Amino acid sequence: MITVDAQRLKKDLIDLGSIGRTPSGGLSRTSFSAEDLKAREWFTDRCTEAGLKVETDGIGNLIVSSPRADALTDPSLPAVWSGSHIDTVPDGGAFDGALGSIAALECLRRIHETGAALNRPVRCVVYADEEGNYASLLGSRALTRGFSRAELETLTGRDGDRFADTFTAAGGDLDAAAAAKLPDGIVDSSVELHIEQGPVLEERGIDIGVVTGIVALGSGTVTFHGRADHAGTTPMNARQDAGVAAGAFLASLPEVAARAGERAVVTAGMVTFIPGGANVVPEAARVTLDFREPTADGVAVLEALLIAQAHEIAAAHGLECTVDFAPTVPPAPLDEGVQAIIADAASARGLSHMPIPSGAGHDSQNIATIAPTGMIFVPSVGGRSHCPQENTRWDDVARGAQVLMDTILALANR
Ligand code: HGY
Ligand code: MN
Ligand code: MN
Ligand code: MN
Repeated sequence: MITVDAQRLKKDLIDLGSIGRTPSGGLSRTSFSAEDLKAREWFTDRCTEAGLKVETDGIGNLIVSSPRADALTDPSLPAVWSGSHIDTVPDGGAFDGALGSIAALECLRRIHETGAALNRPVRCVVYADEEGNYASLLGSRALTRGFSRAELETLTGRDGDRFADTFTAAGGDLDAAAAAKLPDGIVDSSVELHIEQGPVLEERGIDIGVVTGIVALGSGTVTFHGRADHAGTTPMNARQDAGVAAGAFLASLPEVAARAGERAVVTAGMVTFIPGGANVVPEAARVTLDFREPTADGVAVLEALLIAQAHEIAAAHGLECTVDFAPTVPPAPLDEGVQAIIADAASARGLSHMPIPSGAGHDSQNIATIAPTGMIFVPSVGGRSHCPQENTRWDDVARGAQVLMDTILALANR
């Protein structure tokens, strides 16, 4: 058995949580932004000061290894991967992604420090752009599904910047990014520690969530096309107001989700009016959509309903609309064997645990397409996440990290 250093873990989470602070107390570390690059540099420093080796792959994922531990095993064997992400949503919290990244680092540090000889290598991984500023789960998707160079050149961020520009300015190479897809036989198994980002574990007083599966993720934009006019001289019945059509579409989203089923969710997180002047009738209105359902069929039904609704509302307002959706990230049932190892690890530590589905998307749902994968949840205070109020109690952080440590060792010594 190896024990994690809970105090060091807490200090690292606090220190990482100081990078990218916003005036409201949240965190903004959009992928490949100056704040994200600072956080990557900080993370890399923690690894190198511990004697670990950090490699950056073509899409910007950080892959961390212990030369000492690799010398005590067969480094050519498929490795046990554990990690998460350190990019955040705008004004997000200090635990989403950071917990799983730092806890995986702590586990690898402890393997390194103790000189443990394992049956296979272990890797700590920080995935790029998990929050999908450019594409949902970008880093893990590049490893498993791959992106063509042409696809990467179409990606834009929420600030309207091109991924190609921001990524290359940060030192990235598009050809390397387009070649990041992993060959077979690299990953033996994978486990990610993450906050639940919901209320269930806290409400039921359960220490550990053994994740059973992750929802399907749909995303994209709907743009309503109208006509710019003077706000003062254009009669209301002579307008082609894209903003009014977008408003009617937004108001209809709860009903569209209900038609797709009780587990369907739809979020319009951003609306952009073009040209965006208070005294200009909007010529265009672009609505971002994030839509999810636990099954591939369910999210396909939801997508079709959203597209039909957008066209119906556009027609009712005498406008056109264009729909631009990304390929859906498939749902991921997580590996039963890894789930059992997590449950056994929790029980062995005297911790309560329960099976739980994930309504949040995670890199694990991509990694699950190439290797047996599991996820460990710890409670979120008040069920809140993607906001400055996001919080998890330190004893839950420590317990989750210890269950992660025990799970990694069990996977590495199978
Ligand atoms: O949006 C999500 O579910 C994840 O936090 N990226
Ligand atoms: Mn996350
Ligand atoms: Mn998130
Ligand atoms: Mn995730």
